[in-house]
Amino acid sequence: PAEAEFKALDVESVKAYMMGVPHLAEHLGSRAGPGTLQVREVGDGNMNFVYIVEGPAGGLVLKQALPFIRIAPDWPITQDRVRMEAQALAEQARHCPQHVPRLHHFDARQCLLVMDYLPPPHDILRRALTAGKVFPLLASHVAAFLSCTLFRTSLIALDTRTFRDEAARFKNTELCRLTEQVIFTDPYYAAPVNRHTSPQLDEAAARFREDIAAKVAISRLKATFCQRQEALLHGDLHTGSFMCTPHSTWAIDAEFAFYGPIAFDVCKMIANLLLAFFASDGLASARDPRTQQRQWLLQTTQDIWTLFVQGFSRLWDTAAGQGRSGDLYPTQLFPLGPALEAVQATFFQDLFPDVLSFAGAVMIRRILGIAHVIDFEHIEHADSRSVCEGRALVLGRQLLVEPLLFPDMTSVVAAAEATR
Ligand code: ADP
Ligand code: SR1
Ligand code: MG
Ligand code: MG
Ligand code: MG
Repeated sequence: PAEAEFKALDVESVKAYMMGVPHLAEHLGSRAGPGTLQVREVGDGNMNFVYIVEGPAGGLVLKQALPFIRIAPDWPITQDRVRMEAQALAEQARHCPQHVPRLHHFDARQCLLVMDYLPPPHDILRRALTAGKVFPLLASHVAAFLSCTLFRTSLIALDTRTFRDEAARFKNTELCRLTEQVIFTDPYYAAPVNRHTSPQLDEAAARFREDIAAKVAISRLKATFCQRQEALLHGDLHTGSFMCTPHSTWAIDAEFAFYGPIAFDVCKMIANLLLAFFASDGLASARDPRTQQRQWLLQTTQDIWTLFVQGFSRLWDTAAGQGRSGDLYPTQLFPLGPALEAVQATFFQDLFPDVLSFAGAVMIRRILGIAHVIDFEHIEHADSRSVCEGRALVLGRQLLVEPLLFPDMTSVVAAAEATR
C-alpha cells in the first residue's frame, strides 16, 4: 500500500501512531489499546511540536516538524530539520551517550522522531534557572558534552575523507540560513520580525542600527559561521536545550546541527548563563534575593570554559599518545610533548576571543531580535526588565566588538558584575 501522506499529528493521532509501530508500542506497553496511553503536547520551544506519551510500561517523546516555524506560522521552513536532528542525536550519542537521549525512531514521511522521555524531576534548564535553581554538576556535564562531541567530530580526531563526508551529511542549509538571519543580520537593522522592550530600549535598539563597529564585528562572525567548518555542532546549545536534574544533564533539540566553528557551540551556554545572571536581578525578591544563584551562574560560566579546555585537551593528548590523531595535527608532527603543547596553546588562544564575540552576538539577539528568552520575559515590569536587558546589551556589545579586551573568563564575569 502507498505510504500515508504527511499529516500534522494531535494528541489522538499520536496514540494511533505509537500503536502502529511495534517496537514503540512494546516500549510503552500499549498492546491493550490506545486507551492505555496518555499524551500531552508540551512544546514550549520556538520551532516544533512535542508530545509526551506515557503507557503502562514507560514513556517516550515524539517530536514533529511542521512546514513552518511554531512561533511564526507564516514563516515556511524545511521539515527536513527533523532528519538533521535524528542524525545528530545518533552521532552525538555515539560520542557522549551519558548526555544524549536515545533515539528510538525516525519517520521521514511524517517528519517526526521518537526519543527517550526525560521525566520529572528533569526540567528544562532555562525554566529552572528562571525559577532560581542551581545545578552544581552543570559545568562539568556541559563541558563533557562539548569536548566529546566537538573533539571527536573534528579534523583533530578524523581523517580528511571521513571529515568531508560528515560535513556533507550535515549540510542543513536552511536552518543555518535562519541562524544567519536572526543572529547575524536582523538585530542590526529594522527587520520586521525584531522586537524589544519598548519604549524603554528604543534608543538602545536604534544605536545598534547605526553602530558601524558592531556591524563590522557581526559580519566577521557571520563569515566565520558560514565559512569555517571545524566540527559537528549542536547548533542551538542554549539553556533551553538542556534538561537537568541535580545529577544528570541531557542535551536535546539538535535540529540546527551542522559542520561549523567550534566557538559557536561553546559560546551559547556562556552567553545564556550571562543572560540568566542579568535577569536574576529582575526576578529576585526580598524573599528570594538570589545572591547565591548569581554567584553560581558566574562561577559556572567560568568553569564551563576551563573544563572544556581540560576535557578537549585530554582527548587530544590521548589520541596523540595512542598514535591515532586525525589529519590536522598528525602524530608524526605532533607526538605527546612540546610541539603538541604549543599547538594546543595556540588553538585555545585563537578560540577564546571568537567564543566571547559569538557570546556577545547571542546576548544581543535575545534582546533585540525575534527570539526572546523567558529569563527576561518573566520579569513582569517593563522598567525593571529593560534595566536588566540594557546591562546585558552593554556587556554583549563589548564582547562582540572588543573581545581582545578580555584576557580570560574571570575578566568577563568581573565585567558582568561591574554593570550592576
Ligand atoms: P523546539 O525545537 O521547538 O525548541 P525542543 O526539542 O526544544 O523543541 O522541545 C520543546 C520542549 O519539549 C522542551 O522545552 C521540553 O519541555 C520538552 N521536551 C523535549 N524533549 C523532551 C524529552 N526527551 N523529554 C521530556 N521533555 C522533552
Ligand atoms: C525564528 S528564530 C527561532 C530560534 O529558535 C531556535 O531555538 C533557534 O535559536 C532560532 O534562532
Ligand atoms: Mg528547543
Ligand atoms: Mg542562543
Ligand atoms: Mg529546536
